[in-house]
Amino acid sequence: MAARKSAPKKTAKSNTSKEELLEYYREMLLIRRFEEKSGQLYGMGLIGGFCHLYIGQEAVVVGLEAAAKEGDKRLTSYRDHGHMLACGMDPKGVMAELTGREGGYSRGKGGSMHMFSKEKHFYGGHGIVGAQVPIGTGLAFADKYLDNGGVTFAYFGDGAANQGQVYESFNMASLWQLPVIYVIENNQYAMGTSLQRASSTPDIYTRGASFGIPGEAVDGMDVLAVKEAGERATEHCRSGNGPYILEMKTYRYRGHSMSDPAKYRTREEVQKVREERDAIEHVRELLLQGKHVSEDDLKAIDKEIKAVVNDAAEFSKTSPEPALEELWTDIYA
Ligand SMILES: Cc1ncc(C[n+]2csc(CCOP(=O)(O)OP(=O)(O)O)c2C)c(N)n1
Ligand SMILES: [Mg+2]
Repeated sequence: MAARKSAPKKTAKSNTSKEELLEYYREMLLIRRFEEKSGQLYGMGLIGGFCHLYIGQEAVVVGLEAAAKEGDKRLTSYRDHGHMLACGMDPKGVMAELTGREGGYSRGKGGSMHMFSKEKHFYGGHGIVGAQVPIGTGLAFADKYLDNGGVTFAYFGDGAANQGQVYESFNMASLWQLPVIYVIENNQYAMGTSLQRASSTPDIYTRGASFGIPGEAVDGMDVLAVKEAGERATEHCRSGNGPYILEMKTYRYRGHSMSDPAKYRTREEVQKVREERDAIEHVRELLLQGKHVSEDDLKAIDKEIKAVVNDAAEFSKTSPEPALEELWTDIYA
């Protein structure tokens, strides 16, 4: 099967209900406010180590979670807070992990890049570029073996897409027809290196063609387009047709991590995307244009989300640091 040739799609919005739009609005806003708060806590010295924010890319996880079913699995790179929130993990537990506290998902011993939730089928948080791709392929192998109808969403970046282990995974997934969706979050940069400078082919969605894996490019700033593409992909996987590739055309507004001099792109470039393509602004406009809500309704939602994030921040400051004995637990030897 050849890769499907397609330009990013814009969706027909008329059939989307008010409830659905509001749900996406809330979820994307939660991620954005959570990440802004994380940036603040980092600046205050309350979060140490590495911290990679997801601001700008919110529509990708929110749209795909809308296409997922209970029991589906997901895993991603170090840019992982948005994925955790979108699959329903508790903002308090995520933020307390960022600050290294006992109330965190890894009891304060993992930090930003190392959190998991068996309950929500979230398998990390991976700091090694591309490492999650074979692991996700293995999760899909388990689903196929158990014949449980589950699908795995394996997220990775445009930079990771040039890694060897990605193609070993593609080969096995296609050979064994594994139910895995490879979600390439193409935010156009790998640290300070643009896709244009690092990639022999800009259309990453075609990368599965030689393995017989279909792929499509999606406007990753349009949550409705993402959800529709996610439905095509999950349908493909659940029908026993093997893997699928979704290249999400997206953009990160912040630096690669909290320590990024940002010399590789102009402020104007970032500003232009914010003004013309912002995913949250897009849904906000749909809600207002459709007269589903008033400005005041949206303000009330903003307030509600802010309160959730402030509670999480408060918890992440007041939860105690892990006890000394914890040094000797969870050790693999
Ligand atoms: C194997 C490996 N090589 C290099 C690094 C350093 N590194 C961390 S993130 C990154 C860029 C990855 O970019 P991309 O896959 O586009 O993801 P994004 O950060 O844009 O989400 C690099 C080179 C690493 N963590 N692991
Ligand atoms: Mg990238």
